[in-house]
Amino acid sequence: MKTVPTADEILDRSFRRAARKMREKRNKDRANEEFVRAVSSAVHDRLVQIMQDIPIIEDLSPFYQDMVDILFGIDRFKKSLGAVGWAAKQTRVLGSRMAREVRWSPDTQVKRKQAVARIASVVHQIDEHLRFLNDARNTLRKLPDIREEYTVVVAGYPNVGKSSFIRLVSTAEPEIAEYPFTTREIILGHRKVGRRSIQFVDTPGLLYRPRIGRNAVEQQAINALMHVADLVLYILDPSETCGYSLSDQLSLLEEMKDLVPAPMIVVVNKADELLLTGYSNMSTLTGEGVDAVLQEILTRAAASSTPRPGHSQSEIRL
Ligand SMILES: Nc1nc2c(ncn2[C@@H]2O[C@H](COP(=O)(O)OP(=O)(O)OP(=O)(O)O)[C@@H](O)[C@H]2O)c(=O)[nH]1
Ligand SMILES: [Mg+2]
Repeated sequence: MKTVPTADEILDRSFRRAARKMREKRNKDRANEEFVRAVSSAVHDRLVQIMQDIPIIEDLSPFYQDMVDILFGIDRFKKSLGAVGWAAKQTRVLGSRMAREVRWSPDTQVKRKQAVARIASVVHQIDEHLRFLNDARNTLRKLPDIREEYTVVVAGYPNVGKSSFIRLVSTAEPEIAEYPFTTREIILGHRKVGRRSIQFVDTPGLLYRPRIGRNAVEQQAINALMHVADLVLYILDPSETCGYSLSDQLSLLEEMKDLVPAPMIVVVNKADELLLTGYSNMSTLTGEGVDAVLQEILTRAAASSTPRPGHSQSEIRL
């Protein structure tokens, strides 16, 4: 997806193109009419090109479709695309009608100026949409590039040690801090296992609350859980030093078990503070127990060989 120009950038470029075309023409009799045609076709072609450069949302993988929806709203995105389409059509229709008017006008110079102003006004009307699409483009190209590898999504309440775990076992270097909601977006890490690579996804912390109440940060975690996980590692902090009760963490766990299609491993972190029987216990602070959890993940990964198709970001030509 290429940079989306502003209205003024489109107009400047189209005027320059039209002017260049005029200079090449020997016959100046119909210069004003030709200029209007040239401007309108340059604007039209540029707008069509913008539409063609923008990925078709339905062609994206579910993860990226949801990402567009979470970050901008699919309706908003489509509305702006629709506006560009409208302007392209308007410019062509107006252009040919006004070019004819210029031809038959007693004062072709004045008529030409009016025609160009009309075209400029159409393009200016969609300036806000062009700017929105460019912002969206800039955000989309920064999204993590989910690879077609066995993918482990690490989830749980805020502040339980998800990022600490990801840092220990993968190439990712997410920020770790003693306050909740440190991680605010999806972060990817990888780990070489023989000739294979396993993908680890760090997610923002989730709270147990109705789905519609979840903000864009939490929705990104849900999106990763729903669409890219081959395995979910759900981390509990029974020490409650994270600031949330174990019972709330367990309620969220039950909700995620119902919601998420991928299999799940539940582990306890901060074992240096408190152990919980019936679970694998680890401490991402001391490193104790971390290797056993990693081995469990690697065993699961080894048992599954088929990569999920269609997650590569290359397909959206960003
Ligand atoms: N005592 C103890 N503290 C830990 C352990 N693991 C992480 N912490 C601390 O817990 C806090 C949160 O760790 P993070 O790794 O940032 O937790 P997170 O789950 O990624 O947090 P969010 O991104 O905010 O959801 C930090 O202050 C860590 O130092 C552990 O095993 N024991
Ligand atoms: Mg984190």
